Amino acid sequence: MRNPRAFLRPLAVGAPKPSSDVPFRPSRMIHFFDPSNEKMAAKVPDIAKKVDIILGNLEDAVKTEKKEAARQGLVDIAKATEFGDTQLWTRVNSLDSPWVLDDIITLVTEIGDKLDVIMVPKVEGAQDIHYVDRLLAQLEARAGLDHQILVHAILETAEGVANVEEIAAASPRMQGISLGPADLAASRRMKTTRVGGGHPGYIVRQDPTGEDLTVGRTTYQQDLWHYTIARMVDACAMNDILPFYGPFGDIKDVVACEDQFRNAFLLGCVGAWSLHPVQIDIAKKVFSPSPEDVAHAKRVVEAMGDGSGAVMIDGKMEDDASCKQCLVMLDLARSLAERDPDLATAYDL
Ligand code: 1VU
Ligand code: MG
Repeated sequence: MRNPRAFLRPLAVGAPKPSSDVPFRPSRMIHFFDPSNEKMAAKVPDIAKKVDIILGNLEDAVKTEKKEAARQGLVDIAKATEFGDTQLWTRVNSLDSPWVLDDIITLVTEIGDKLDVIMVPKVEGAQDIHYVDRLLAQLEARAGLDHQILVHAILETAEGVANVEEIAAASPRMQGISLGPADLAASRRMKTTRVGGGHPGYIVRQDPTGEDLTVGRTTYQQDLWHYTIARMVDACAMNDILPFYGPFGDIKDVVACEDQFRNAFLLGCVGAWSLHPVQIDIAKKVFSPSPEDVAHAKRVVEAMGDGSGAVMIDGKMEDDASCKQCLVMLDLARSLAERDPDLATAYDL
């Protein structure tokens, strides 16, 4: 464990100084593409204009024989594309894989000036973040970068969940954490075969109403991910970094995707992954507060003056605590409105 005074010192001579804050940038969707897939890659310049974050994926979902092509494809796309305000991220291969060292060395050296965040899969504890932290500092120094590349961890092993608080606090380079429900389900030996979302077998059933145990008992599907998302959100919030829901694999089920994203939004996540173009607008809708909620938040904040005391609005008590929630909503709305003129009009801020 580093002493608190050393925490903000560069980990290599000549590396950029770590920042004490993660600046909040709109992050409603992390859009994944496979840089070795020519059709997808061709769409990147247009998609980059519509999304908050575009991510060149090098890990799972990229075929083994395409790993080098994906890495080089990302270098080529990043050099050729002007991303404007859109963040460019990559997901490198896992730290125990034969590709990750070349992934990190190549990407930082070739396109480090354009990369905002490196997503690290299957993070198990602070030791994984410390390894990446030092390696990035060495490479940033060698490449002469003037900004730090931040690190995002995927929470997708039982060990990672058990250590999520230390992962979130491991380095000033930590930008956020995503829930990776598919690998996590395998690691926990859950008996599911899906990529995120619910399961019809995970239910509670009403008590029996008579002798026949099979009659008149409504069942309610439960949320498999509530515990993990809530724990991840707390770990992120206590360290001022950003929590995200990860993938929703049933691309056709746009309704359940919206539900899963909204659960994550309500619990505190700032965004989710989009795996297919159809999921981009779902994330944009869900992770942008509704104009009605923003209007209500404005009314409460205005009525509360300095934020202390209690007032009645539409028959409901509002006080310091509800005012703080409204300020969270307004902060988010303002930062999204700066990026999105349609939202600026809808929010009237
Ligand atoms: O119309 P065209 O043929 O020119 O293009 C297709 C397709 O290439 C394109 N497209 C995409 N473009 C950019 N980004 C994407 N993510 C993307 N996905 C598809 O859109 C056109 C229509 O596509 P489609 O509906 O015919 O869909 P496909 O069958 O081609 O592809 C579906 C999958 C799901 C395979 C594809 O979207 C994909 O590979 N997405 C990314 C998956 C990924 O990154 N997985 C890793 C993260 S999830 C994880 O790690 C945990 C499991
Ligand atoms: Mg995974």
